[in-house]
Amino acid sequence: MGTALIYDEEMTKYKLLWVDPACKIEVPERLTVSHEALVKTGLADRCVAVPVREATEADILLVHSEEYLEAVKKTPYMTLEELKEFTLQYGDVYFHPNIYHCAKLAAGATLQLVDSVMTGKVRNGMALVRPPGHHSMRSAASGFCVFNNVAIAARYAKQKYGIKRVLIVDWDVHHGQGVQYCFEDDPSVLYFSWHRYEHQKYWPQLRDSDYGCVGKEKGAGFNINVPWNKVGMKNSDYLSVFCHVLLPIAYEFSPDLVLVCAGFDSAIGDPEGEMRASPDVFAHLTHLLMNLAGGKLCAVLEGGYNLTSLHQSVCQTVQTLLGDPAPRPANLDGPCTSALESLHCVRAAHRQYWSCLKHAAELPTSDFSTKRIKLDEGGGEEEERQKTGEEEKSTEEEAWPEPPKRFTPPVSTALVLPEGVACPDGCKRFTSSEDPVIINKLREKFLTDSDDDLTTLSSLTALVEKMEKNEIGNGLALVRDVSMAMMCVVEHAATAHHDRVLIVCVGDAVVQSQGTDDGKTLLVQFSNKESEEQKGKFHIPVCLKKGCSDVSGFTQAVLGLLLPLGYQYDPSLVLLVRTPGSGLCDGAWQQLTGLLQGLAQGHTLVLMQEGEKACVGPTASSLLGVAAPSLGKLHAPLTEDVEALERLRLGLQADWKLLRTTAPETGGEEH
Ligand code: X5A
Ligand code: ZN
Repeated sequence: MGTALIYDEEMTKYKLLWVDPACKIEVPERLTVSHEALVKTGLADRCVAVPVREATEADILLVHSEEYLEAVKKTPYMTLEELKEFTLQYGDVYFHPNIYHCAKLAAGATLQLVDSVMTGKVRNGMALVRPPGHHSMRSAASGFCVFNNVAIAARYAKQKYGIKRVLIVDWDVHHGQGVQYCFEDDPSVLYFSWHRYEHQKYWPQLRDSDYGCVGKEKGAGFNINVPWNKVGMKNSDYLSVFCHVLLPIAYEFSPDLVLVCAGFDSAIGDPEGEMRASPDVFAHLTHLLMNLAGGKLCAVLEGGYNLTSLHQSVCQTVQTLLGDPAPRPANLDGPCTSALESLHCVRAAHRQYWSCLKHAAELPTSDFSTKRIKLDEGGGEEEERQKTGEEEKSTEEEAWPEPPKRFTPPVSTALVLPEGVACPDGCKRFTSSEDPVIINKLREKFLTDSDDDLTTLSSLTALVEKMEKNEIGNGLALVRDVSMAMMCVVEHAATAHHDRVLIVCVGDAVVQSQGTDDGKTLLVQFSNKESEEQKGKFHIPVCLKKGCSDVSGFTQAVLGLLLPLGYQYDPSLVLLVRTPGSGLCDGAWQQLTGLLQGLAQGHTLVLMQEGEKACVGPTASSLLGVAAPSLGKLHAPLTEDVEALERLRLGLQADWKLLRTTAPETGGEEH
């Protein structure tokens, strides 16, 4: 199951023919540079090349009016003067004699991608297209967009494949108002967009882009707007919105297909967005969406105007779609105050529609408008000074380091299994040459005489070393005693240059907690044990009423607690431990295994007790990068669980800023 790449040079064959400062950034090189980077890095070769086609009139009419289509159809025959005149009725867009042809190809390329994914020809893919689509409306071009590629694709997929729910994630820095208007009253299409807003001062300057626009009638709750009221948003801001808004809602919604309006003007260096997220954040955004809809994900290019930042971001996205481990997320220092304000407002606006937000700690919903006014008017000198500062900064070319090279380890998944247990396809059975010195050390340390135990432990230590050297991606071991194996791995990891180990325990494994507050390990343990006191910054028991058997509560804990903790901790190794009787179903376990691989460059070591043989297959498949099966629409989590999680998050927020969902009451610092 591969990754489709859809591109055709023809879409570079139109450009701005007159002077228009608003449109001069939308150049053919956006596409050539992106495609060349994919070729040069060898990524294009690893993809399945799928040809473009022209969208038919019927395809276009799924979203646009006949009058509009007829009008655009005439543009190839217009003189320069007529084109200019035609352009004037719309905002920030230009026409060219060849743009109608390209717009049909852009929409058609998107539909080819949807077909490839829906028929199972590939698992996922990306379409590199021009013109972009998300601003165009039923009867209007806008913001460089002519036909709404992704909106057409959503309607097409529903019609042709009979799917029930489509999620559209719009990570472009502009609001895709065209997509919003198209699906406003439609609960079968969930539209999420974050966008530069600056209290409605930024293009397209619509009230409709604010967090209060949640959808209409039956579609209420199915439109999610996250307005950025300041420029300079960073990786932390983006990831916290994913963890605390998009992912919980997306998992509850349970889409059959994910479409991404993949604009990269939200990355650092972009002259439009003026944000500061690094290109490798798109590896994580992509990865976090890849376990939804059984992995059926179609990314479609929208904006992106800094050619360097654009091609780097495109490569990060495609490489992640191909299944390569994501780079370690660097310096996630927590969201800024302005981002937290937005996050808070969005969660409050949506809590009545989504049970994952319903029981959240009381959110004051009364005075958002006052807040807005206060921010608009009351910033005073300080706000002014900051603004000028930002403007000065933005005229300078901001430099950023090239994303670190990502590489695929020669062995993706290694398994340490007792003799009678078969090794699943695609994995490598791992045994270490038994060094008697090491065996003796282990014998003394763990006071065991069982040869089987000692062989297993020595294999585990060798495996940990090979992961550190990037010779092996991830691994799984079936062991007699998970607690012993866990201790052995943790001790050895420290000597094998692993700086930090995230230990995730599912079930009631006996966990030794001594020496866990030096920061070298972070332990998160899910169980149904009587609520214990939190044991410090680095030992976090998560107590769920029914243990891990309630999928909704468990998912909520993973998305809203474990992921932000993991991202901020930034381990070099993830140790995932599962004990028998945890009550966790295979599907949720696979989701957990899949999601955790965004951390530690994918270096996850799974430990399971011998009796859990039946789970080896599903676990190995997740470790190999196969998307976890969809969990289906999630019901409301138990009130007790939500409250417990909320309390836990509140208690941990001071130490772990990525857990915050609301701005500090007074005097928060900005960055
Ligand atoms: C697709 C896209 C941006 C339009 C900006 C107009 N459009 N000022 O990024
Ligand atoms: Zn954009």
